[in-house]
Amino acid sequence: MKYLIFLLLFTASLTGWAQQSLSKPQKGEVIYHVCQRSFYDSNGDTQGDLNGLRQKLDYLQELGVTSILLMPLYDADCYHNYFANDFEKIDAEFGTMADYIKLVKDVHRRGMKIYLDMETQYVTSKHRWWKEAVGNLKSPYSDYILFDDAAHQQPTTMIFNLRELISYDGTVIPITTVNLRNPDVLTYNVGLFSYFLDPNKDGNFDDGADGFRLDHAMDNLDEKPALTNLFATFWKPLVTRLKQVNPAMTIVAEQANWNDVGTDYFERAGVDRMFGFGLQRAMLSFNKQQLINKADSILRLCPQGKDQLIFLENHDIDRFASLEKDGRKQRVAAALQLLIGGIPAIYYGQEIGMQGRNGSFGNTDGNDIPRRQAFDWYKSGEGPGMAVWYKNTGQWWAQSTLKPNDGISVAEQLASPTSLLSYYKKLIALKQSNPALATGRYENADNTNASIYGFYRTTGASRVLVLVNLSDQPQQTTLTGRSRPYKTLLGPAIGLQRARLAPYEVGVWEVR
Ligand SMILES: [Ca+2]
Ligand SMILES: [Ca+2]
Ligand SMILES: [Ca+2]
Ligand SMILES: [Ca+2]
Repeated sequence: MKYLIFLLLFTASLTGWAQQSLSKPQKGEVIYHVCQRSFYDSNGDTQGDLNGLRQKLDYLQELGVTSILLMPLYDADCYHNYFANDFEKIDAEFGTMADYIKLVKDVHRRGMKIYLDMETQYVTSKHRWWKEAVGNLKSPYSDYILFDDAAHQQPTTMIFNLRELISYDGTVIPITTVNLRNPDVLTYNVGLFSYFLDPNKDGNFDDGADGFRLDHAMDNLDEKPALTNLFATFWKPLVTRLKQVNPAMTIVAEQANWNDVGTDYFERAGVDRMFGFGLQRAMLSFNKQQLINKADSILRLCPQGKDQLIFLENHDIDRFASLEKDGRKQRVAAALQLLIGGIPAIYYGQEIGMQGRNGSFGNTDGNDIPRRQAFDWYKSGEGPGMAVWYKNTGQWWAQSTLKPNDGISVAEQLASPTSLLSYYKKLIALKQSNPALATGRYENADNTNASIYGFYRTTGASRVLVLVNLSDQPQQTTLTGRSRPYKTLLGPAIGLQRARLAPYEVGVWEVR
């Protein structure tokens, strides 16, 4: 049951400019992964929404991120929206389709991108397919979902062989699995995803998402005998058809086992990006060898033309600031995530050190609310836009780590040059100002100290060295390569081959 928790877990004159900004960002991409329900509420109903997110695009641009990854938008009863009542509707609490299009166009006018999170493998009992197919063998949707019996009275189980989800508010939500082997279901998905790429179908993508995240993607979905070989029969055809709609769109798949480096997904499912789960654990381990090994397998061996999303936190993982109170270690993790390579994805609130760990509050998806709390905008924890949709609904509120006057809020950190938020801004600005840090390839930097992890980032003539002291003691080291640092970008000055770093210090230098 515990595992339920993490699963529930552009006018013609502008054409050229917009198409360029939509196809490939000039700088390194930095994604902001946001639980929009918890980000900013525009209309006072405590539910974060699309207009609220649009009102806070200035905040995101000042932070320096270039892209936004949402959680599912479609109509659902559960707060995280992973199980849809209707894939074609925007959840009313988030706003309208017009609000969505307005957000997307504003994002694109700013030269940013936006990605949608999709999980079309499951539907709820309120979905048309369920309502029309159960007990009706003549329904056109008879084979759109899977049944346990020949009379189609019993829709089959979903993930973890569960039949329902118990919502944080006590609502019981019956859920079943979609028959992804039905060619009509593939056709439906092609239409659905294509709609979100270009809603008005005019071939201009200023109104469309720049790509998708595929939640819980599997070749053999949940080991169901009816749902084998899905990379070849469902995901690859879907990705191929979507590339025909917009060749610049990208697909990131969430590997279902949270471990795989994604080779199979790249090769057989044709996806563009995977998540660097192994590197996430390594970056938080402060273990040099683990960092070398995982950076090697996840970054250096990533196939040409493919990418890895590099993250520390997401909606299914405990906040690092809850596991590690030492602000120096939070800064080391941030520097590794933003400078090591791949495409960093910052989970909203991470940049201000928001806290939150999985709860044990019984069989309910409320257990995940601590990792998806209202974004902390104000010193007092209260004010316009605070998306406290879960206020007074259970222990996730009663035991909330969202607190006033604790230094964890945008208001408290914005004005302070030494805040975590300011450090994130500095790192992103550094990354964006330097071609090697923005998009350069990764290479381990050998050095003699077991507590100092280092790497080079290189593109063309631009080459940068990053050294990180993983320990709470001062350390010095000798670089064993021939590269010589000459200009300090961050941290201490450095000798030609020798470096000294204070406890948990990060140094960044141009090298030749
Ligand atoms: Ca609202
Ligand atoms: Ca809803
Ligand atoms: Ca369009
Ligand atoms: Ca606070």
